[in-house]
Amino acid sequence: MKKTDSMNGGVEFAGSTKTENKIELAAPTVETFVTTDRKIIVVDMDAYFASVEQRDNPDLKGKPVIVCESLGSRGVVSTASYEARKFGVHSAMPLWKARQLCPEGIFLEVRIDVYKIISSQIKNIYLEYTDLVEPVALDEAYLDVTVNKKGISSAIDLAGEIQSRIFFETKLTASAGVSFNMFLAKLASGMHKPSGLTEITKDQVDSLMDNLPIGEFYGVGEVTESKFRNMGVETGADLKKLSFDDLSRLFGKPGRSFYNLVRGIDERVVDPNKLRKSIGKEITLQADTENVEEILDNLATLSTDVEKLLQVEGLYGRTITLKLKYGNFSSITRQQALKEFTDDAVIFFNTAVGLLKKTRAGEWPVRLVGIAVSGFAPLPESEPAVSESPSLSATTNMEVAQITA
Ligand code: DCP
Ligand code: MG
Repeated sequence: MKKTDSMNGGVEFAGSTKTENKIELAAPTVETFVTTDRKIIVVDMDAYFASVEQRDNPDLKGKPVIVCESLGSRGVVSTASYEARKFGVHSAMPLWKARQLCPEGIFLEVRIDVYKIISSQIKNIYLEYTDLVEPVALDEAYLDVTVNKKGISSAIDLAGEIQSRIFFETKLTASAGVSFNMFLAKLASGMHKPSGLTEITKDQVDSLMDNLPIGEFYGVGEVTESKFRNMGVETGADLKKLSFDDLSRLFGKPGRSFYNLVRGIDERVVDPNKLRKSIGKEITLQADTENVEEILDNLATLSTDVEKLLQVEGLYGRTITLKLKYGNFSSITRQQALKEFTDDAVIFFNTAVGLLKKTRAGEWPVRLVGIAVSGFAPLPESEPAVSESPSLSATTNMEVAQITA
């Protein structure tokens, strides 16, 4: 999952000097009894897209495979095999840079349809153990196995069994994290990649939290991280020194969550019906510009990128939001609801162009542009991934982001 800030309401865009994806989730709707004795598992596939490519072409095994959204001059790395990561290649890196770092890399284009089919295969494995499955990406899901269909009492055993089942059925490896809440299970899942199986127990929480870099806490994105760092808060130990009231005053609701997280408390529940709220992408320009052509150029790229992100998630949206940040750092958003649900880049682009006319672009220097799509509908019945995905078969989320001027 991508790192996101939870500081602002409505449609959010990640702030970055590079482009960054932003996926926001709607508030939980499931009421579940939260106890400190829950058994939560996070399963996260290893180098997912690249591993699928290596599986389907054995010549690629052990080689630096780099999977990209497109192989064009403005392509971006989706993921890199562990062999390619040794060269410093990682997700969201521009393709030209990946080629520079890893000239002998094998560059391939994404095959989303294949990854989607495997994801639903994997999800069916989870569902044999519990119905409380919350997918958060094509390759990652939370499972609440406190009560499970197989009556397995050890969550570690259960997670290990799931890893074996995934490997048996897909020939792909997954890492798993086990703990008593979602934040800690997620943290555990990343500790021993690839093929890791890690548990965080209650007695490990204090020292783990004390040493955790502030940017690793759930809900701390780039903006919050730099705010914390400016205050001299670098780790969980520093965070612990701040009172509930201080954190609440400084960060609002997320501040109260930070207070709890650093004490090993996370009351979020695994929600199979959680809906995506918005998906967007933004880019900070090389230099502030008053040139509308340059902005349009970027909007075209962003439209295509957002189309791909929606396709990865299998979503169609009908509310388009354009975001601009001017040279003086003030941000505005302009929004339009369409008649039809769509994942079409051309429609996103044309709508954004219309919205751009309601801004000061061309008059004032612009430093950042972004497009987000919200108001999602489920995919048509014919799509296999949908009927198997509770997150998409639930009612349409018509939540509309606030327009700020
Ligand atoms: N992905 C993408 N663009 C990104 C990040 C990820 O298209 N900026 C895609 C490609 C990944 C998949 O999502 O294979 C899963 O993302 P992860 O963050 O889980 O990364 P990987 O599974 O590739 O590697 P890891 O072993 O670190 O989980
Ligand atoms: Mg992964």
